[in-house]
Amino acid sequence: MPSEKTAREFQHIACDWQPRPGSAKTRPHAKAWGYRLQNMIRNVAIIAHVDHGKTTLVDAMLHQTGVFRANEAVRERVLDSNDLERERGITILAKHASIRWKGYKINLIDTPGHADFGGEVERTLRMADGALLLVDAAEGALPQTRFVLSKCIELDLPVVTVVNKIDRSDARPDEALHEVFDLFCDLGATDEQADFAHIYAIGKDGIAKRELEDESSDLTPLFETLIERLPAPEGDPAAPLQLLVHNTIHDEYVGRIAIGRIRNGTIKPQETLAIIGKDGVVERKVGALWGFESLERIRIDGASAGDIVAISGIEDVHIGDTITPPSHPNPLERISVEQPTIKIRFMVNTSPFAGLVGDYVTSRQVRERLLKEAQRNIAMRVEEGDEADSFMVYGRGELMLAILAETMRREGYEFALGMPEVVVREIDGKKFEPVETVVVDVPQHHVGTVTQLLGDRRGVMGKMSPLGTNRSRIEYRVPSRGLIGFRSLFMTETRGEGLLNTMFEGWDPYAGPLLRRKNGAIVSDRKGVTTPYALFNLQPRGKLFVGTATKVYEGMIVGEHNRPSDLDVNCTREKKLTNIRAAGKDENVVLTPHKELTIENALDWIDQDELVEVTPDSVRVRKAILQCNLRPKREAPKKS
Ligand SMILES: Nc1nc2c(ncn2[C@@H]2O[C@H](COP(=O)(O)OP(=O)(O)OP(=O)(O)O)[C@@H](O)[C@H]2O)c(=O)[nH]1
Ligand SMILES: [Mg+2]
Repeated sequence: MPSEKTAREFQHIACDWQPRPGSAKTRPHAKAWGYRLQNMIRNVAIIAHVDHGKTTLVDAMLHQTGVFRANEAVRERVLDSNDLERERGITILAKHASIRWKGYKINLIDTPGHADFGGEVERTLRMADGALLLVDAAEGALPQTRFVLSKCIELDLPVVTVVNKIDRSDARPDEALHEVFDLFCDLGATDEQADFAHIYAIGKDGIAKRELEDESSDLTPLFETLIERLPAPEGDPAAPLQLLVHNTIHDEYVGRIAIGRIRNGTIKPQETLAIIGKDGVVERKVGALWGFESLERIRIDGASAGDIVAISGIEDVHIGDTITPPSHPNPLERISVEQPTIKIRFMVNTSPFAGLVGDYVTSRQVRERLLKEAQRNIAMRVEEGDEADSFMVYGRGELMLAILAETMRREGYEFALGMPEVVVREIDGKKFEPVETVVVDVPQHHVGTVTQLLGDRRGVMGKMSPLGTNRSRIEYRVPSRGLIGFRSLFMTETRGEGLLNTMFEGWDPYAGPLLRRKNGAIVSDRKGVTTPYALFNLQPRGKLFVGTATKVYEGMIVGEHNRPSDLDVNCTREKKLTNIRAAGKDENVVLTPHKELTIENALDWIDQDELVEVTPDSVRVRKAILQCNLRPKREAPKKS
């Protein structure tokens, strides 16, 4: 159970270490009781590059603060709660949990590390008063470490650096810490910001130490440092209410719930308040009010500055709105995030198999679902497409949009996707395209291959530094266009030994045409069911995407051709039967396993004249124009 220490008891504990001058505890107004409670709150965001162990560390913090019973069966990475997160082992949505430690209430916000979900980090950082910056002791500072840190520096949030995973055999904790320090300097942090506290940790085992040689068996040093170095929320509980909405969720029973942080003032249930949105002010009576305790939402009858609360009853509230009393409509700055760089066309499914399995197939249903997503995810934007029944969806990266497609598919939607394209901006009549920083860690013997692959994609090599004895870390600047579909190629070429990290860097003048895909497609020329006999004969022509007994239609792509041109084939052909039987001949057909398509690799693969068809039970690729005789033939590699 959480230890419910009163504020008075906390005073003893607080004496154990010295507060820094100017820290929350020494502020003059801390005398008032309300402020003292506020001083016992810490709103902390946990940020890092992907897989540096944020969610695992939150697990350990939850365990050590008694959130779970001793004998409670708790799964790993409990905050990665949705199916896709568990399947992929990554965090997609930022989530928060509250813990109590020695009378302090620490609101932890676990953020995703993947660059595509950077919008989540930007959105939630505004809820925090400080951040724990994790860095993997072996991998050191990587592109997303830089991105998240730059956002902290912009918001002037104090940071505690946690050098995590020091148990790794290839750990180099001191260098990792230096890299973080260099990042602070690089990003133009003030001296005060760069004077950050550091902790070494093994998140997996729940151990933290102030110095490497210290003995420790739990996270106490981390909690102490966090309380000591990260400030309590500022804000005046006596001032008029100002609450910034950071998230909205839907609850089956009470409808829309807004989650936000109170900057100033206090809030009670059933109050009539003003919602200051993008397009004006509306007055609404709020319903229930909840606070957060461990992983649960609990009803409360009042909350004040510094708290994170949830409110029901306001159906038209959006992320970024400010909630105030009608008498003091004083809005806070809206949450803004960086612009999307990739767009994908979502269309109604028009294939001959449309509507056979999906529950939601019409353009109205797809539109509503997309708009709902755009409200929740502020890094995404939806526009009506040029053609009927199509919508242009803008996002931070392919993964973000592929995850959206995967989520929709599981909800029973059916739709088609066009080729991912980068967003090209026009500035002073000149075209600009997004470019990314690519950091690769590869064994020495693959450096040549990688350099050539990225050279083909108009990548420019930057810094190259050795990592240990036979690995190198190389930085490139590559147009985002060239990186679509690059990851799987990179993994194949480096035999899975390479590490690839990319991050949006900025906008560069358009680099000119790039090769999209070298190979053509093998396309079915009729409707039917694939047979082993036909597929066996097709195998030598390329890589197949379908297995035997799969339903196909005219214009559906069944594989990648070995050559640049497209190939129309009959993949439903049966072996002609004769009267003469040769025993065992048919059983000899042994097919090589085909490549099963996922939404992500289908998006990576398709070209301009092709679509991905997504239904709840399958992912198919097809030509946009299905009839063989109407479709222009692809003879040479396309350039985009
Ligand atoms: N060796 C070692 N591995 C760890 C440690 N902490 C976490 N890991 C492993 O690192 C991997 C990633 O952990 P996560 O907690 O999912 O990382 P994350 O930062 O939340 O990842 P994203 O949310 O996807 O950005 C998991 O396989 C963990 O088991 C540690 O202290 N030592
Ligand atoms: Mg995580």
